Amino acid sequence: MEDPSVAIGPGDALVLVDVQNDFLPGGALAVPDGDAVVPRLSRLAGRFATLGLPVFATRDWHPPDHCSFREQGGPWPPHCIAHTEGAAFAAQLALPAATRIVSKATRAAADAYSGFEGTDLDEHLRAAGAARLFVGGLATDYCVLNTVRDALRLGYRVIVLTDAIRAVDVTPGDGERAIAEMVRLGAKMSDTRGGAPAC
Ligand code: VGL
Ligand code: ZN
Repeated sequence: MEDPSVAIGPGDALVLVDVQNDFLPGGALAVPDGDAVVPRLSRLAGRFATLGLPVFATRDWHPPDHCSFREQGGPWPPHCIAHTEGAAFAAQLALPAATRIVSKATRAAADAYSGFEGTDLDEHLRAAGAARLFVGGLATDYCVLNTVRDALRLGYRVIVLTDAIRAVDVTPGDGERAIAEMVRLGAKMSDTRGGAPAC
């Protein structure tokens, strides 16, 4: 990281949001260019692991009759059904051995866009001594936005990895509006190489 204020060190944790097959091109709820985040987050996860810093990976982990699915009156096609290939992390995502996996939206009756909602993510981040979170993954306008919003509300400092997020953009501009909202709420924007041009 070239910008010294985003140099990673003690108190930092990496939170990878929903880097799952169904959100990649070809998946059930494909996020345009979603696969671009994979090598960037893999590289950064390796740096966190090398430094002995914690890595968390959230996943959307729905039952087959989840309320967010169109058949149940929800907005989305069926996606990320627990234990299916679509719910698996991207094959090319290199997760350090100690990565803590956080499953969310696991019950049929409730959706959860935030990795903190109905999970033990906050508890485990605190136990790991995390004060500042680096957040990347999918999708900018849903689970990244809501995870960042909760993180800020819970008192974490947050750095959003601008080259390692991608938006669904159901309405054009949703991703840009989500970024503006995260900035407004106090998140800092950086890229996985700390201000250097994205690879
Ligand atoms: C997500 C839509 C539905 C996300 C999850 O991970 O951003 N988006 N479920
Ligand atoms: Zn979902």
